[in-house]
Amino acid sequence: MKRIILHYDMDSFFASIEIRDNPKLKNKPVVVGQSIVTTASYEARKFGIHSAMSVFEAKKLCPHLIVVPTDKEKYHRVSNFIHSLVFKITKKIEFISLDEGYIDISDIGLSKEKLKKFAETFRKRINYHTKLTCSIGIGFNKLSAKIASDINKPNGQFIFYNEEEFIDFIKEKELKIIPGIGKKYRELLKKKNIHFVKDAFPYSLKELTSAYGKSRGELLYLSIRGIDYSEVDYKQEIFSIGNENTYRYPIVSEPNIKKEIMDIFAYSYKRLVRKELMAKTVHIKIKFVNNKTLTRSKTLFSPSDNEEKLYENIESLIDSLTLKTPVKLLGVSFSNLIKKSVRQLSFF
Ligand code: TTP
Ligand code: MG
Repeated sequence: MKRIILHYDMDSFFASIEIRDNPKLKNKPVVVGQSIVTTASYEARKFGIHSAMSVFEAKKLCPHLIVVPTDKEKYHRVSNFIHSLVFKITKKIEFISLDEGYIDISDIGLSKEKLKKFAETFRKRINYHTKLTCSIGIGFNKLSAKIASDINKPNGQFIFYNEEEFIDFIKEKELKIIPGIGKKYRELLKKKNIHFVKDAFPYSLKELTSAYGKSRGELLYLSIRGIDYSEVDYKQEIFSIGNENTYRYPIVSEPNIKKEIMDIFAYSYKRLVRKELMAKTVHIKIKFVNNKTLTRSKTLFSPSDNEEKLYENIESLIDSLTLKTPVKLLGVSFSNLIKKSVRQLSFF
C-alpha cells in the first residue's frame, strides 16, 4: 500500500505563544530569548531577524524590536496539549520536537481530493483549541512531507502526491531545501558547481559517495530523487525514554549547562511518569562544539520514579565531568524501564 505521511510544524512557535498570551504584541516584531534569539515572529523576520542570532544584532536590524524572555515550562505545556490533540487522530505519530511531528495517515484511506480537506481540518482544529497556527505538508514519505510543510509557511499547507511532482518542484531550488544538507556540505558541493538540486542529478551514487562519504553521498543521491524509506517511528516498545536538545548557539558555563540539563530532565521525567514507568538507569549525553561526545550512566539499586532521586543521580553524573568546552548538544534519558503496575504486582 502507498504510504501517506503528514508533517505538521507550528509557526514561530515560542513567539506565537507569547503573542497569543499578550495581545499587545500582535502584529509587532517580537523575538523570544535572553541574549540569543530562539525564534522570531514573522513580523520580525521581515527585518532579516532569525533564530540563533544575538538579540543585540537583531535590535540593530529593528530598533523597535520587542524581546520577550523564554518560558520553556509554558512551551512544554502547550506542546503536550498539542500532542494530546494529535493523538485523537491516530497513534501512528512520531513527535520530533516540541512543535513538530510526523503522522502516518496511510490507513485512514483518504482519496486524493480528501487529503486537502483533511489538512485544512487539522489546521483548523489545532487553531481552535490552541489559538496558534501550524503549517502542514503531506507526502508519500517523511522527506516529501517535511519539505511540503515549509512551502506555504506560515498557516499553510502543501501536498506532494508522487515522486514526479516532488522532483519537478525541488529541481530548481537551492540544495538547502533538502533536510540534512547543511552549510558545510553545501560549501563542498559548491566547489563542484553544485548549487541547485538539478546540478546534482548528473552524478552517480558511486561518484557522490566516493567524493563525500557513504552517508552524505547517499543522502544527496536519494533525497533529490524523493527516496526515503524511513518509517514514522510510533512503536510503543519502550526501551528508553529521554530527550536531547541541539543548540545552534553553544552553551558555555557550567551553571548554564546544568540549567539546560535540568530542563531536559524535567521534560523527560514527565514523559516517564505519563507512561507510568520507573527507571533503573539514568544517562546523560554531552556533545561539545569540537564534536567530542561524552555519555555517562548510573544504575540505581532499584527502579524508581522519584523525581528527586532520579535528578540527584543525573546531577552526580554531571558533577563527575569537567565542562570547560562549550556544548552543542545535551541529552538525558532513562532506561531499564519497568511498568509501575508490573512492579507493584510483583510485590504480592
Ligand atoms: P522551529 O520549528 O525551527 O521554528 P519556529 O516554530 O519558531 O518557526 P517556523 O514557523 O519557521 O516553524 O523551532 C520551534 C521552536 O524551537 C522555536 O519556536 C524556538 C525553538 N528553537 C530554539 O530554542 N532554538 C533554535 O535554535 C531553534 C531553531 C528553535
Ligand atoms: Mg515551527
